[in-house]
Amino acid sequence: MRTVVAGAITSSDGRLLLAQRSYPVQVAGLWELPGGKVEPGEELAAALRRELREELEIDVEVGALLAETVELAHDLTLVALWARIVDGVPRAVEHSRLVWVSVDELEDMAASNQLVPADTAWVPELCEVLRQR
Ligand code: DCP
Repeated sequence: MRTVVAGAITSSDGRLLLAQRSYPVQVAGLWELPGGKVEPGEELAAALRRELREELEIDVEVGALLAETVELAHDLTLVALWARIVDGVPRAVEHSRLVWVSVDELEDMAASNQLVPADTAWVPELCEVLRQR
C-alpha cells in the first residue's frame, strides 16, 4: 500500500491552487491538488514539500490534514494537507497549467467534472474552510 500526498495550497486572498494533469490519458486535462507518492519511511509533510519543490518549484509550510483520506485504485491511498507558499512562484514543471481559483470557481469546476475524480470528495471541506478566510 502506497500513500499519495496532495497539497491544498492557499493564497492570502482565499484562493486555492489547482494543477491540470498532463498524464495519464484518462485524467489528462483534469485539475487536481498537486502532490505525489510518499517514499517508504518518508513523513507526509516532508513528502509533500519534496513533491511541490519538484513539480512546482515552490517551498511550502505544511499545515493540518484537509479531510478524509480517499482510497484510489492500485493500492494507493490519497491524503491532502493544507499548505502555504513560503518561497517561489509556482511553475507548471509537470502539469499543463496552474490556476488560482476562488471558492465559486472551485464549485463550478467540481460541478462540471473538471477535477480528477478522487479530489472531488474534498470540495465541500475545501469550500467551507476557504469561505471562512
Ligand atoms: N492523484 C489524485 N489526486 C491528486 C494527486 C494524485 O488522484 N491530487 C493520483 C493520480 C495517480 C496517483 O495519485 O493515480 C499518483 O499521482 P502522481 O502521478 O501525481 O504521483 P507521482 O508523480 O509520485 O507518481 P508517478 O511516479 O506515477 O508519476
